[in-house]
Amino acid sequence: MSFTRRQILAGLAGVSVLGLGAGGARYWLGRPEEARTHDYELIAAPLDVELVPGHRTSVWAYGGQAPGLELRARQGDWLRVRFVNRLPEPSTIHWHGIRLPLEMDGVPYVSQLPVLPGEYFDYRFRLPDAGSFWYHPHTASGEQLGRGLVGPLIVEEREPSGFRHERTLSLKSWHVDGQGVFGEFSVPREAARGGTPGRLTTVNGEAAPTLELPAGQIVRLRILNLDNTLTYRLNLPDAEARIYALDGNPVAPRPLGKEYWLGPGMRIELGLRVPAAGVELPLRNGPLRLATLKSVGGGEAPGAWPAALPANPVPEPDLAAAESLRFNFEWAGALSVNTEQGGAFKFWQINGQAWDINDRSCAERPIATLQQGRSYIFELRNVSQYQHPIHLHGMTFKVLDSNRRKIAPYFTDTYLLGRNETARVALVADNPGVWMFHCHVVDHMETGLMAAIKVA
Ligand SMILES: [Cu+2]
Repeated sequence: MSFTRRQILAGLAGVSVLGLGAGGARYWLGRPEEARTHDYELIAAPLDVELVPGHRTSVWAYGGQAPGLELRARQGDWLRVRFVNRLPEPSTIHWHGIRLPLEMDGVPYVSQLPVLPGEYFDYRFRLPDAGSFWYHPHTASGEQLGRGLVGPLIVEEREPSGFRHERTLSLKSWHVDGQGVFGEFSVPREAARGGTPGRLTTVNGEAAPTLELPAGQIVRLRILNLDNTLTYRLNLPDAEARIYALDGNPVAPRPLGKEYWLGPGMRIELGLRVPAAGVELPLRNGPLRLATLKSVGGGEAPGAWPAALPANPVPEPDLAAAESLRFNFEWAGALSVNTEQGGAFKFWQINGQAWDINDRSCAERPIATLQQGRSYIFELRNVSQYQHPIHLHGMTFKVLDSNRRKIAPYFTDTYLLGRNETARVALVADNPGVWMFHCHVVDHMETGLMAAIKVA
């Protein structure tokens, strides 16, 4: 595959002409008359933060923050991001859940060349869908995401949604010790199981924060799991909360219920009725408190429950005419013979093929080739004892059914496939290109659980 070298060498000279300050992001080109655009200059760079009180942690930040700066745009508009790499190593940005052209997808050697230190790359694409999305590198993912290169991308509806208040909650755990020093992002014995968990859990970069919410109002909570490996068992005991969207696509509003399992890369949008002033609600992961939601103020007229959010323009698969393909996600259990020479561990495979994270040619051997415009049903079979959040780039799919749980069909970009579960999802193969199809437990992806699907 050949590339035009889009990024401009010696890009930093160009940046200084734009008069950029020390880190941060800002509008950088103004707005052309003909199109509504949202323009950011987004710098990735090392940053010292205080994750553990009294200690300094050297994270990698987008826009001077970890998790990264929240990017916002409106459905149907263009998003233009000049990504400036001031990290000590190459990187890219993948826009998780956004249906965009392949050359904007941020996969190294498939979409683009890696952006080298000191270079920049201009991402530019239209946003067809409203919802809660996120961005992260697709290079050295364990370390780069682990060090903090994850950030929310919020696409607002074209028309007001009916929510007057909203909050974004980015969930991430950190692989740090009690002094805030990073340890290993992936260790083989954990990668071969559920993934290597971070030890310090945070919301918006803070451990167990208290978030103030307006009393009596219905607040839209956008909860994003930006973690490398953890599935959060989200619950809000004693709260009145309804699910409005899953992974960037609206659902018919329904009660949150006892618990929702939010795997790595997944998002959930809740409507929460904030109680009277002074009341505190715990947001929990199983029995553990993630954050305290504190009701403050009052005086504003009580809010009413907004109607369902408008559906995104995702094509409806033709199930009667669809071709079925089966994908087995399984344990490979083969330690590479050459790991001491720098070869990758391979613990996982899809249909008997393990992805080699160090082999740039893997994407030239797609696991399936789909005919552009046709509908497909994927049967996703997890024949392992660990769960896998299965993510597809480039296209949104519809979850149809599962042998383990009752499903109200919905559109998503990531499905949390439970242990020994078989689920069926369907899509229209409408986006030409070679698209990554992988588990979003980063250590699983880096030890084999990734494949390429070609649409031509
Ligand atoms: Cu997995």
